[in-house]
Amino acid sequence: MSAIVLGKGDALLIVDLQNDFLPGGRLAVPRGDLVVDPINALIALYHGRGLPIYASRDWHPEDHCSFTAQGGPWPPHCVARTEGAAFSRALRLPADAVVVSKAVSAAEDAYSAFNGTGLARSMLAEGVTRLAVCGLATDYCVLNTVLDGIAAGFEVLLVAQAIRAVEVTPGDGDRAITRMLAAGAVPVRLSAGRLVADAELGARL
Ligand code: VGL
Ligand code: ZN
Repeated sequence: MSAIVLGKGDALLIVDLQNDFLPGGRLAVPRGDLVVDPINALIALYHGRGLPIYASRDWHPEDHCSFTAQGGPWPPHCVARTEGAAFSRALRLPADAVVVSKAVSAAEDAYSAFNGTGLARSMLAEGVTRLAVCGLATDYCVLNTVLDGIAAGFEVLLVAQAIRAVEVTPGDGDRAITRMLAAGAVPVRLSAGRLVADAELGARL
């Protein structure tokens, strides 16, 4: 079991931990609430070491193209400035976390936190080289964020216990994890307040 030593260049990226993706929300991810505790532990770990924390949010206009009324695949969700778009109150986001809003214009959807946000550039400016990614949903925004992060040249640690899938089709979550690992994401898990490599994750799927 090899511990990951965190230091300069590391950052935490929390994907879309918003009320609409949690139980009771407009586009609830089944058991999405189970990621909150591990994400708070990740926040404590990174914040405690003075490492930067980024939190993306889906931030749509009322007439967003991804909503069914516009012919899109999803019920209305994460409408900017509504309670559904707010981060979960249970999330202990530090005051200096960097919030990244995405898919903010009606005509464009963006599953990836890197899509149209300038996130790669601001991370590079901060000296970030390695990201730990967690949040919702495994098969959409986490998947696309991880693939884009790797394509942008970042090393990506995937915290499997801190992600959950929508699973429009059963198996989508495991298939997304398989794709992320195949692209080079490194599976890790939290153990006794540290990150350790989770080499068996790929083999379990
Ligand atoms: C997401 C569906 C629609 C996500 C965002 O955050 O994974 N999924 N919009
Ligand atoms: Zn959305």
